[in-house]
Amino acid sequence: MHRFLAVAADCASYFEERAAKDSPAQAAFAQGAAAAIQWQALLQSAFPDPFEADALFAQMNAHRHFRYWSVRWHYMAEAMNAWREDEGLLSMEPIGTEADGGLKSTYDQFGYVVVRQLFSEEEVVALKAEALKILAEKGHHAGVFVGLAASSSTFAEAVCDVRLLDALESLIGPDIEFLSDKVVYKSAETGYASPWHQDWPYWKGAHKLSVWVALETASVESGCLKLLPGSHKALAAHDGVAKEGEGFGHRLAEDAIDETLAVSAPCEPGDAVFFHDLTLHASHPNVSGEDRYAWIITYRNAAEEDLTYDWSVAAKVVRGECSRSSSVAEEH
Ligand SMILES: O=C(O)CCC(=O)C(=O)O
Repeated sequence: MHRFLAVAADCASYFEERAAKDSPAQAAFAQGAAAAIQWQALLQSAFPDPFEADALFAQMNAHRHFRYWSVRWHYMAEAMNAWREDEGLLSMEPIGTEADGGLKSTYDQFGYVVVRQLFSEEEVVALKAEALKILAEKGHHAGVFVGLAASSSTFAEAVCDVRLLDALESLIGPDIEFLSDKVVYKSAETGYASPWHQDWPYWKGAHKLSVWVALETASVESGCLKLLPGSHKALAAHDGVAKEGEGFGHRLAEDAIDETLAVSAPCEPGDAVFFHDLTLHASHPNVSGEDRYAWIITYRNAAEEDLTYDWSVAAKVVRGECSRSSSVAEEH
């Protein structure tokens, strides 16, 4: 058995071993073990010749069918990510893509869904150029800048993009309100890793959905997102402490997450990660030496009761109507 199939076989026993233990993830591991076994069969029939793991991944990434094979890819990725850490073996495509099981069911199951190429590369080049212009005008350096749509007609239009709204409609319903957006940029000098957190503690009230759009390639090395699948079902204790000037005042304690259960979400320019405000997420540090720009847009269901927010200066209903009867001012 060549190298990669050996890895898949080990992966199956790894899952089986974990599935045998009494843990909240038991069922997931059992599913993962079944997936690993199917995966071996699939690989054997599709790639009968011996090959090296790296070559396989190149082929898989180029091949939509394998790239989006199934939602069970998710369970493979968990184990593979753990292995990659230990053995430096492989890198896996992120899971929770639209094609895994449909937009809404993937989002409901994982708390996020990755949509590939929501925006084209040309559009992303134009958006990034506009973001850079705004940042230069505002004299802003690496970090977080809130209010692109409030500062620019390009972004004000982009937050109403029909592809975004169609996806949002299937996730949160026909009445959609844009709340705010921001650019998060890490440079060669400022390559911080965002800590594990849920967004909800920052705004409370009704649940909201954010869309993380890659304005350029975001790899594990350049600081892509990490997410904890299924974490949107409950609020986590945010009892971590930020150091002076670090930001992310609401964060989990440093050892609170079992990183082997987390998933990295490398993205190409224009890919978008739609995520619930209870989905635990963080990002890798940028160690690539290149800049990493991401645009994050937050929306809510315009028909749901919610608080009002003084930071949502450019808020507007972007599809459907606002049938909210009353709003309560945000507590301070
Ligand atoms: O893009 C990143 O590094 C993560 C940003 C993030 O998690 C956030 O702004 O809530």
